[in-house]
Amino acid sequence: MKKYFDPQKIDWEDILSRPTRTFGDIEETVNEVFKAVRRDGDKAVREYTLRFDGVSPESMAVQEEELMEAEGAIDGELKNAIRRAYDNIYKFHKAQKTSPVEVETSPGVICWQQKKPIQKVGLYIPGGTAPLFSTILMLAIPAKIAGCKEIVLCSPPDKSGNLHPAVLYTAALCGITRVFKVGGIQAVAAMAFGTESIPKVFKIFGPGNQYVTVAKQLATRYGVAIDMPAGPSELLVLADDTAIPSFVAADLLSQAEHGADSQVVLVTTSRELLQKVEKEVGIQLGKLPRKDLAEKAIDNSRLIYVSSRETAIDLINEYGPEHFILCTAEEEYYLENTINAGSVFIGNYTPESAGDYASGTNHTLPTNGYAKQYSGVNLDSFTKSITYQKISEKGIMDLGETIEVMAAAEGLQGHKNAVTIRKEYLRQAIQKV
Ligand code: HSO
Ligand code: ZN
Repeated sequence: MKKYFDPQKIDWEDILSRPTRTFGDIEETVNEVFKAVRRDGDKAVREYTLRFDGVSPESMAVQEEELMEAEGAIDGELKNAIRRAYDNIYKFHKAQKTSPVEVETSPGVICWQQKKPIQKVGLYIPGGTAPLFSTILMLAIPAKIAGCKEIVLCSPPDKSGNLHPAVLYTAALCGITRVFKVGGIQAVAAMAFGTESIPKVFKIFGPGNQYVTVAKQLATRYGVAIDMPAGPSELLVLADDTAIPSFVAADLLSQAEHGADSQVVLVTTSRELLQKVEKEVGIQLGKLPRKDLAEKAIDNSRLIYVSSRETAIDLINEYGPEHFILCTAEEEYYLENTINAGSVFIGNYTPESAGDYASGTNHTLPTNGYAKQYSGVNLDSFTKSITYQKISEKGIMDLGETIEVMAAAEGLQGHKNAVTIRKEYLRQAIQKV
């Protein structure tokens, strides 16, 4: 891990840069797959599944019996854990429901706003080195609460053409019935265009490798919305002398093990803590089964000492971490002044893993500094707002002139007329009485 002691502000950008990746050749492949899937549908999806994943599942759609049978393949302890996580995630996302806003802005002019579900959504669940079935909970639960009608799930098959039983079990638990053994670019393309068997959706959610990330971005050019531009996991820990070095090291390693391009950062106002955490990371790293991946991420990671809390907060807001752990006696100060972060974990007993799995918050969060302008996935990600208005006779007589004056000033006579004609009509109606 690289160490820095009170680095100069002009060096921050360099110190805080994420491990860079090149998209050049990826985009070409993504374009090719998109074109083929758009033209040939299922046939192209099958061909790319064979080429990229090395399998050709008998049926891309998971059958109902397969979903039901998965339960038997999972031990009781894991099932209970998934159910407990489900309950907490459900509770937290259900509580995010808001009531419609209604205001009488002028006499007789009533405006209101109401959220409606996005009707068709696609969830992408990565396979790869670890099947992240926890991500199904994070996406399917809010989609169901929001009332999305069609929820499609795509995940890459393993070498024998199957999905992991935990993926199937979790999907069934969440009430997702349209599950497909399709991953990578071809899955995103299929959900963007629709094929004979995979429905087209309006918004695609979920993390994925570089190919999936570029594919999601390309899908937006065809009018499909995405949750956010996702990248490798990252964590920033702010700690002082009240933090426990072994806990901090364990948290840093928990995100480092996601992949070689993950990034973890410690910012501390204690030189002593920095040294202790560095030592602990060394001890704990050696014991991790995924130590090869974690080690690469740790190489990319930083330990930064700063002498004041003001500098620390500037640095944190500049970085905009996906996950932010706060272990300090000055909790209030940091909470009040943190503006850019995806999700915040407070105190010595709040590991990031809690939010990754079971406390209730969502783990689909903005990476790569996008916390400056994006929120993590939440109930609103699956809805859109419609505004409504109803104006009474009195209301149009009262507000009419304002509209007429503005329309005339913009040179839009037709707009003005739409008001004038009503006012005239009402005036005549009154005269008749
Ligand atoms: N930390 C990951 C989510 C995850 N962790 C899933 C374990 N499983 C990105 O927020
Ligand atoms: Zn994680």
